[in-house]
Amino acid sequence: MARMVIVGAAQLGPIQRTDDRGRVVRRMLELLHQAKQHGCNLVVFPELALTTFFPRWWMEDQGEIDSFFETSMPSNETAPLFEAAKQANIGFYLGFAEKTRTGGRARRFNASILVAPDGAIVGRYRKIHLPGHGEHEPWRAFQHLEKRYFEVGDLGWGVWRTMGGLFGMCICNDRRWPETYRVMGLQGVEMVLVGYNTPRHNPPSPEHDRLSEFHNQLVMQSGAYQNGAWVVGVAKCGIEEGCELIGASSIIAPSGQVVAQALTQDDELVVARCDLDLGRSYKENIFNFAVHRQPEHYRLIVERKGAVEPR
Ligand code: ING
Repeated sequence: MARMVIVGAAQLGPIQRTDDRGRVVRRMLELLHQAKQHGCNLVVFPELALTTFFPRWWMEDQGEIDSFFETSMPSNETAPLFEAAKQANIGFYLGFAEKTRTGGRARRFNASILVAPDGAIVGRYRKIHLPGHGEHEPWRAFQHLEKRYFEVGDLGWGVWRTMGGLFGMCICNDRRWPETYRVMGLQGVEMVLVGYNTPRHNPPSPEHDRLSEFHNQLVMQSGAYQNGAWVVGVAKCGIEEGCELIGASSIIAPSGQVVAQALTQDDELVVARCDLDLGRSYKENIFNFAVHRQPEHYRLIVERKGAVEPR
């Protein structure tokens, strides 16, 4: 008996600085409506889905910076999304900038939540691989200041039992690191959800720009195949404040095959029927971790941060 999940990858086109959250939520509600029409059980929204990708700017005024963060989730602006999803019995992944207080101090994370069809928040994630830089680098056409505005996530990569399967989450740059998928793979993950905001241009290595979509697919297809899991990667894309973000939102099977992919760089729902049991033949044979892995030889992966070459 196949364990089918009908997934809607809800790609968002650009969000400009002046686009308020209400306007963005209305766009998301439209995608959710389309997902309902397609019988989706799960909708995946992008990273930082409620605002423009603000780490592209150097900001010093904390009030201005904090205007891009959510201090509660659901919030007044996002409550309609939670309500509509619950009414439609659809679960969803939402990426947002989280500002919270612990131990008497403010903490800021690039976060995502996994909401079950009944409206309960069943999973939380805070981005661990923060790309870019922490100081102002005016030589760049635009900044990528995630290391300035966010703390490294403190929740690890969890896997949660919901919607009849095992679901995990990560965010954007995480998808480029094999460790991300493997930590979830070692928890039996059957579907990895990942939102992203990926500028086409990366100032330190412009020669990579033309390979952006290739690299985007390469890492998600690898992560899927090497862990026998579905990967649903969803972009916020298009020209945001003059900066092009790539689209190519993709639904990728445990075989590594791209089952469905966005065609535009705008709001676009990409739908696929995903049989969670398709990963079984990979987990039980070629990637049977318990039979084939040799962790005693992997020590360097955990103990060493940067590469150290032999003399
Ligand atoms: N964005 C990018 C990503 O990893 C980046 C960082 C930009 C990588 C440009 C390569 C080129 O997809 C985020 N938000 O992590």
